[in-house]
Amino acid sequence: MVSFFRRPQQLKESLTKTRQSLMTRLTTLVQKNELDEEFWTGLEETLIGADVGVDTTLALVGRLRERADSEHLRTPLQAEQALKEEMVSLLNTAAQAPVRSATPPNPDVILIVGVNGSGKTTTIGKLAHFYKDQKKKVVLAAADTFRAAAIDQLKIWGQRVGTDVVAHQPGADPGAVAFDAWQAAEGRKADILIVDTAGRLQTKFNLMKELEKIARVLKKSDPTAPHETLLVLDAVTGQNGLLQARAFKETTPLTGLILTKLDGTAKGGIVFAIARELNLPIKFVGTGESIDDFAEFDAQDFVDGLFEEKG
Ligand SMILES: Nc1nc2c(ncn2[C@@H]2O[C@H](COP(=O)(O)OP(=O)(O)OP(=O)(O)O)[C@@H](O)[C@H]2O)c(=O)[nH]1
Ligand SMILES: [Mg+2]
Repeated sequence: MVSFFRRPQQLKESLTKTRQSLMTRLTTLVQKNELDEEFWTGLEETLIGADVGVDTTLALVGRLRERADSEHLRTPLQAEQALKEEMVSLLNTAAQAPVRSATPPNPDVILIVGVNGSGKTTTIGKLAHFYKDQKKKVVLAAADTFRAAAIDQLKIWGQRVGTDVVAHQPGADPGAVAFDAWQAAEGRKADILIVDTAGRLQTKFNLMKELEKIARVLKKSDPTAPHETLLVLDAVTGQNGLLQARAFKETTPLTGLILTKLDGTAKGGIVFAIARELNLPIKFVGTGESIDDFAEFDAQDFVDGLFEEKG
C-alpha cells in the first residue's frame, strides 16, 4: 500500500522485558559444552516461559534438532544462531498476504477491530500519524458509537495528528458513520480512511454482526473495501490474546495483526505463536503510549531485538 520507514531501536527497547527474561535463561544454557538432552529440554522451557506457546516451541525445537543432525551443529552457540534463523523464517512465512489497494480517487480503507482495551483507538492515532509522516492524507471514522468517550477519544487523536474525524452521535448506527466517512474521505481526496470499531457490545454475536455490517456498507461505496482488516491484540494478554484472535478470525476476514503493549510484557514470544497458529502477518507493533511508540513489524529486527543486548 505504501512504503514504510523502520524503527528498529524503538522496537528493541520495547522488547527489553522479553529479552531480559529470555536471555537470563538462554545465557546459562549456551554456556554448556554440548547439545545434550538437558540443553534441548532447557531450551523448550525457556521458549515456553517467554510465551512462545507449547506447540510452536515444540515445532521450533524439533526443527532445530533436525538441523543439528543434518548440519552437524556441535555447540549451543551454533544452535542459538540456528534458532534465530528459524524464528525469522517462521515470522516471514506468515507475512505473505497480498497487499490490496483502492483505485484512486477512492481511499484505501483500513478497518481496525479487536476486543475492548486492546489499544485500537490509540493505534489508529499512531497509524494516522505514521501515514501523515509519509505525506498521506488520512480521514478517521468514529464507528465505535457504543460509548460517547470512544468518539471523543478519537477526536482528540484527530486533533493531535491533524486529521479529519467523521463522527455521529453516541449510539448512532456505525454503518452510517462508515458510509459518511467514506464519502467524506473520497470528497476530500484522502489517501486512507481508518475506521475505529467497538470492542465490546452486549454479546460477541452483536459485535461480529456490527463488524460485518460496517464492511458491507463500505462495499456499497467501493466493492474492494475494506482493503485491510487489522486485528489489534494486546501482547500482555499472551496466550489469551491468541484465543481472542482465533475467535475474530472465524467470523471476520482479517488481513493482518497489530500487536500493542510490547513494552509492557516479558511475553513477547507470543508473536511466534500468533504468526504460526493464525498464519496472519504482523504488520505493526505498539511500543508505548506516545504517538511515536509505533513501528512497522520487521521479523529480522524483532528477532535481533530479542537476543541482542541493549546498546
Ligand atoms: N504501554 C502501552 N500502552 C498502550 C499501547 N497501546 C495502547 N495502550 C494503552 O492501552 C489503553 C487502551 O487503549 P485504547 O486505544 O483506548 O483501546 P481500545 O481498544 O480502543 O479500547 P475500547 O475503545 O474500549 O474498545 C490506553 O491506556 C492506551 O494508552 C502500547 O503500545 N503500549
Ligand atoms: Mg477505542
